[in-house]
Amino acid sequence: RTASIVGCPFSGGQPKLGVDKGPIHLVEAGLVNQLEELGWNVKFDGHHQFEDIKYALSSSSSIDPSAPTASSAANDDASTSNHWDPPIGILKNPRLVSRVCEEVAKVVSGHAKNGELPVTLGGDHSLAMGTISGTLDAHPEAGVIWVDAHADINTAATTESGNIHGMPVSFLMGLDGNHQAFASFKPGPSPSSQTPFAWIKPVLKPSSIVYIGLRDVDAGEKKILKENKIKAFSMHDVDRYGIGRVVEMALEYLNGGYAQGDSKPRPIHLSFDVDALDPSVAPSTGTPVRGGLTFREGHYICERIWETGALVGLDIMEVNPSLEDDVSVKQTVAVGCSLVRSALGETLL
Ligand code: DIR
Ligand code: MN
Ligand code: MN
Ligand code: MN
Repeated sequence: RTASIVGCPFSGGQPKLGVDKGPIHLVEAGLVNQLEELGWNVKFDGHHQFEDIKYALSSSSSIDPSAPTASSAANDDASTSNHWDPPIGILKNPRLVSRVCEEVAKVVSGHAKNGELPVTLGGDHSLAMGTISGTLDAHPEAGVIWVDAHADINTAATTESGNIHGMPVSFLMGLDGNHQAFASFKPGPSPSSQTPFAWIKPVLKPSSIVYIGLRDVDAGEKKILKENKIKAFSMHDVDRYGIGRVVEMALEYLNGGYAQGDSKPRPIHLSFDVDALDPSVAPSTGTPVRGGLTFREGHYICERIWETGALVGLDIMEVNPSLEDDVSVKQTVAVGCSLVRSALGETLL
């Protein structure tokens, strides 16, 4: 089989520089060779360059580039906005995040429809708006397993940070809290004046996702999870049942009521934020939270999903090689690679 590496050096969904270097480090650590050694035919034609998107947005912007903004002093600090992409409400870099994810959706969908397994390397987790839109375009019946310390389901109405990497699931579900935020947006013909995220089809049903690893969920997100009856296994559940039972319950949940006439399991997209792992396992990430998955628990999830034969899309997100010391960076990058290998069939025996 063929795996297609989709390298996404992108950090616009959160404020810390360096997460855009994650995919470069993962590939430089030898990921392509490692997958070839597992017997995969690997397609990788370089990391995606989102510069053309930035260029199209900035050069079509009707906003006066000489107008002073918070960003003019340090315009490569991801925490400050570009003059051509001012916040909408408190959402940061909305046009850029939207356009980049739109591109990623096309790439992932293209690979998937080609029968290839898209492996997307982030980059921040806002990219999952692209990867999951792409997977569901090719496999509309797919379910999502989202492994993360965070639920990433804030809406424009609930986000406290304005960082879009904390929001992708809400856009994929088309949750109400996002509609109002863009209602007053006046779309125009140019790329920079399109209503951000209007391209996203609300294809992800609340019953089509399961979370594993949650332990830092905002109050507004807890409400959203409850109201939409979304299945979530927090670290409390991992402690209670063990990772083995948690993954079985997650798979049974996604496959419950899923009947295709034959015994084929439901296709699965695995979106893995490395901050789901304990910071002692994956220290170099933007929003580490203590009390996370062990090295084995993280890998077990990947191994078990591989065993189902149902994996149709994989994301490894939020590796930030600019955070923590060299040893931590090496460790985190190595873990990112080994998670991919486990999800693509590496076994212990
Ligand atoms: C927080 C943190 N819930 C937010 N989210 C993070 O900004 O919406 N997601 N770190 O990965
Ligand atoms: Mn490509
Ligand atoms: Mn995340
Ligand atoms: Mn996270």
